[in-house]
Amino acid sequence: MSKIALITGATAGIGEACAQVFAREGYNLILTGRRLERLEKLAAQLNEQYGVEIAVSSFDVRNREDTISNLESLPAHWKNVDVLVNNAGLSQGLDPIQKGNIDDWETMIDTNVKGLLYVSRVVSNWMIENGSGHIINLGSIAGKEVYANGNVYCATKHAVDALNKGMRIDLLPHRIKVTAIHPGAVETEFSEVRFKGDKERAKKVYEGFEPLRAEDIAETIWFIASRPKHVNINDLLIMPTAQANAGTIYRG
Ligand code: NDP
Ligand code: 8X3
Repeated sequence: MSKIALITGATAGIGEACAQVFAREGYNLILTGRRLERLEKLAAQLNEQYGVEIAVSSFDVRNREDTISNLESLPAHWKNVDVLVNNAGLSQGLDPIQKGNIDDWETMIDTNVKGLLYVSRVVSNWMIENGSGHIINLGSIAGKEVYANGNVYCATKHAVDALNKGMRIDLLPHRIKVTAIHPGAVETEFSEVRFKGDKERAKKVYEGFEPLRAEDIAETIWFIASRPKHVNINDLLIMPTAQANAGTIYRG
């Protein structure tokens, strides 16, 4: 029987690339995100190209009731989830704390921390019932270090780092693997979202060096997910070769 991966935030960037890689490897997929049209288009392409089954479920992870009810209303056979990629997330703004937009703060905390928790609460129980599973959390270099004006985004990713460690302890008796992957700069829609559609400003983030691509992260997540049963990668930090740490990128 084919394995199942549930990927949140599959409408773009790293989540979409994960969908491509897991479909290539024969997984049936549950794909989530707010933009239903994108999910449906991706599902049709993956089904045609790889012959895998895809369920799409469109909801905003900030909405607790919608998140839980959309997941719980999936047909029973879709609840045999082998891999959960907790990927949905975003940054909004890049301002010093005293000038931060409070709505942006709420959006980041509600999405990156609370949304990830709502999904994990539901899916970890399915995994417990199934007696196995693997939760892969998208952290960030911003969850290991703090950079200028990154304040609240960095705090949410530090929270993911802590939750990743906590989940691993709690789920250990149930034989559920828990991993965090922490990328440096990956060129996706991330900066466009952070700068609220300002494409020029977003492009500048990746100028003068070769950033990671979404596919680099997806292939690494596949490596993590495909280790033997007795091996778990707890934590993985992955950077563009031109990036030493959160604040140091060599643009030459
Ligand atoms: P993208 O903006 O390209 O993709 C983000 C995905 O998250 C989209 O599919 C989006 O779907 C989904 N998403 C955002 N908000 C919500 C929401 N409220 N409800 C449901 N889904 C949501 O960014 P990336 O692919 O780069 O980001 C993916 C993850 O990787 C994030 O957690 C990010 O923090 C992390 N990361 C990114 C790095 C980078 O440099 N790009 C580096 C380190 C970590 P939709 O809008 O359709 O809802
Ligand atoms: C995204 C990468 O460096 O902008 O998490 O925080 S960074």
